[in-house]
Amino acid sequence: MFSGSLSASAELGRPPDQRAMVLVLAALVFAPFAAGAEVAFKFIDQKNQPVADAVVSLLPLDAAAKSVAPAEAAVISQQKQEFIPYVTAVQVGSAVHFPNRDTVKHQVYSSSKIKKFELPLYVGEAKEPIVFDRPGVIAVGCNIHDWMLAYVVVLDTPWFAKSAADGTASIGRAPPGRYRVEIWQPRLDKPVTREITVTEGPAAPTAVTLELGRDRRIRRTPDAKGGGYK
Ligand SMILES: [Cu+2]
Repeated sequence: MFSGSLSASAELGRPPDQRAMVLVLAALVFAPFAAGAEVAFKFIDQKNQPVADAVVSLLPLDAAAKSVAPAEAAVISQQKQEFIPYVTAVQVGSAVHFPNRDTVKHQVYSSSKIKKFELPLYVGEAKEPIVFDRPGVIAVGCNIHDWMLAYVVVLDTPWFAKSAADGTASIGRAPPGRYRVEIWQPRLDKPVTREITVTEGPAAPTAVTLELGRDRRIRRTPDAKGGGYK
């Protein structure tokens, strides 16, 4: 689709040889997105249960074309004194908005070396989104509510996905070639790596078993009505 629209505009008033060169260049730049195969994963834990919130990414090992995909903005909202979603995966350079949909104020912050920031107490929209310009995993908290925790996983690749409640993560189409696979999940001691080769044609999801540790999230304190932990 890209090469079609580009070639249409490139044809305006150019001599044939230049036009051909533009078309060849367009084909070289965009070819990786036209070819390849759907890449998907299925994550289960050591107890054979599906694993949600696993972020899987592909890094090309065969000097494949660099991404030209634009970084997309993401939203991590605060609702009922929790961050939603818990885990967000974005490409390097993406802006993340932190709207507060509660009536109580939150003070959203990160003390991560990769991206230190603080959004002073607010409700509604935060003043501005936070741009994540370096790859890595950033823990985000709230200065008022200790239990509030979210992760932003910043990736230097356009090929990534987060697993759903059923453990599946669909990356979409990737060009044929060898890739280093990196898998991150809050309950893994360290990221899990694999190597895969993407070939043309349909392929079954790659099944991966993750050895998960315990969930280290702080439990919420009992509410005023004594209703116990939430
Ligand atoms: Cu808060």
